[in-house]
Amino acid sequence: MHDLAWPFFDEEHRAFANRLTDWLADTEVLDDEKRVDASSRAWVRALAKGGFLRACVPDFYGGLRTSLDVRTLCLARERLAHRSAIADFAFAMQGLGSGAITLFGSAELQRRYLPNVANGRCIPAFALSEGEAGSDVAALAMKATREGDVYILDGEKTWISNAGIADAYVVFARTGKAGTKGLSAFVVDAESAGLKVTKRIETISPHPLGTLRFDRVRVPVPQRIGEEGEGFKIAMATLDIFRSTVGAAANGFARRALDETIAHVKSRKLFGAPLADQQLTQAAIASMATDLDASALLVYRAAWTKDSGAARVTREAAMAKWFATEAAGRACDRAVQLFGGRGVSRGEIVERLYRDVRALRIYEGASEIQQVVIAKQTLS
Ligand code: COS
Repeated sequence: MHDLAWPFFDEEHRAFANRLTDWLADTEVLDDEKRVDASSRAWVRALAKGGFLRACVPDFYGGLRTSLDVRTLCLARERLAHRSAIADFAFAMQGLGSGAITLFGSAELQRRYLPNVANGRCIPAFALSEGEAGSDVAALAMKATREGDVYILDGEKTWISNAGIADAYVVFARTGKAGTKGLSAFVVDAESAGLKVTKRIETISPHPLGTLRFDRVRVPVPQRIGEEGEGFKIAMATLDIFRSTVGAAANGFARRALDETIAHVKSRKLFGAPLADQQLTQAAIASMATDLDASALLVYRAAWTKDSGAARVTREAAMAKWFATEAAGRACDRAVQLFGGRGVSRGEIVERLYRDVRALRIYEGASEIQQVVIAKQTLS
């Protein structure tokens, strides 16, 4: 893992990271790719019991620090991803799913949801993407029409992590005109009449994922997050925080790939010597190690900048996510290559890592979107 002596961290970060590392060493891996719902729930319960979900909410609601601390979220994801993709996802979704409530919700919404996010009783989800609008958020079509003291939500959301196991969905819908200014955000309880999970989606690295259908779902006005028309800003500000944490998860997978590869190349003999003695192996190891350090520096730069009070870290977070997820893809690919036939065999850790890391270049803004964001900020 990355050096906790780096100046990005304080004593609380170091204590949290060491406690999580020790806890993981003593915790059985709860993953079963065929039973992802049960595995995710089990990780939420275990992480809550260990007190680690407290990193996902502010201290006033049972959390660890006064506000969402991006470095703590990153330290957690890095360590969890090193061990298990499902653990990382379960943790990340507690934060991403409730992030908009933490950042923009009324005190009433915060009181209602955040303590239960921290103690694991509420599993939240972030419902932004639609079939025709994932990267282009301004094109969202789902409608929320105000009728007296409720909004009526109609439409479909897809690629929603935790669909089917969530207790509450943060949903982005159109309350006004076309474009970025016509969107609003709502917290919708999973039990609401008219809300159904219509499809489960299976991916190469399984986790709970699916499509939601909203048929005249009635959502009371106080369940709106922020003001009408603030939905785009709320989504983007939430993603500003969580994109750095995706980079941190990528670093956790890459670090595991490097650890596994080092052990393998030192023990595997080829042409009468350890594989590690071959210069092409050394070139691969050098690339993996340098990519990993560069990724960590970008991730913790973005996290530290946000924690230091910057209103926006759009550019820093986009750089961190783009670079770290692409680098982790290269690292897992190199690991598979150095493992040879074993690398593509089911049941091998590097085969799993190769699958686990792929979606990170797509979700929460694909690499292409991050490049657009960086270019826009750089050219402005
Ligand atoms: N925080 C606060 N406000 C923000 C913001 C942020 N991070 N990002 C943008 N805004 C505000 C801007 O300030 C602007 O407000 P004004 O019009 O008042 O100036 C408004 O939102 C529109 O911003 P911008 O013009 O930059 O938006 P674009 O339409 O250019 O954004 C991209 C386009 C592609 C960057 C955006 O749609 C995006 O990030 N898409 C990817 C979304 C995603 O991650 N999808 C995956 C689903 S989640 S798994």
